[in-house]
Amino acid sequence: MMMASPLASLPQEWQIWIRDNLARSCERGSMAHVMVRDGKFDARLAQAAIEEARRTSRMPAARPQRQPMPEVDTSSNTIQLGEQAVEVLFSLKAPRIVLLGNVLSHEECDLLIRYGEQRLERSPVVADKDGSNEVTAYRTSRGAMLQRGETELVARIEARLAALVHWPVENGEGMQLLRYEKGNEYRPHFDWFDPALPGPRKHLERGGQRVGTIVTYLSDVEQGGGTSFPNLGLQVQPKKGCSVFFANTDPYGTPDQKTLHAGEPVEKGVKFIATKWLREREYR
Ligand SMILES: O=C(O)CCC(=O)C(=O)O
Repeated sequence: MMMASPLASLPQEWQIWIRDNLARSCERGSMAHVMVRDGKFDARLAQAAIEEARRTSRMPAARPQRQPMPEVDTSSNTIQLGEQAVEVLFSLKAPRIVLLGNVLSHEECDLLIRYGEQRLERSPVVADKDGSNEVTAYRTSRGAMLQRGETELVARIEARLAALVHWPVENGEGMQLLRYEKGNEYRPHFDWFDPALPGPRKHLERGGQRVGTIVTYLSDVEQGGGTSFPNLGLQVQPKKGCSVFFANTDPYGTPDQKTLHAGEPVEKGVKFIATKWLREREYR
């Protein structure tokens, strides 16, 4: 028996995918084929959901709903988190970007580097075609993926970041420790997954969209290595213990093109950062 709303029974990213493809006049049979192949949906459910989306797309669009988002309280210049007095240094409303000082102590930065440094491997990106890890010339850092809560130090930092952005620890991916040497960079990219591409779409199935990012600087860099936002003309210089937080979508869940960002080439010194990606839902 088919359920009341086949469309509503699908994960949100697939609902968006169906509506986007119908809007682009894609052929319904091919759409159902992709849903069965990539989403492992039952063929009848896929066809019914596409048909429902086609029917309802002629109705006036439902008003988009505001969604809960990670957010930093920037109403004063200090956020007290246990013993840590985090400084609010700069904030932008849209896209939401907040620069914070003293998020980690210098000792915590050094300990995290020492802990993860042995595990560094060339950093990958998500392949558009199938979602696998791919090494490319546009990301040349080396990194280590730390499991959530794998040591007391990691758990303590994760709990502090979660409190800072009012977002559950369970919604965070494990931190990535990254090391950039001279010439290493991460060219302009988005952290959100594009639901129109088969590879990134696969990653949406586990925890939903990457709604926010926290980049924490674990070292001072002598020259270069800033985090830049080319569409905003904004550049953040690495400073040990500071973090830059940014929301990757607007409050309605739409990926924000203005969040294009890059790790600029290091010119002198070594840059260490810890990147934390925040998911829409619990991430396992
Ligand atoms: O290296 C940086 O400053 C930015 C890192 C980054 O963009 C990322 O990890 O997604």
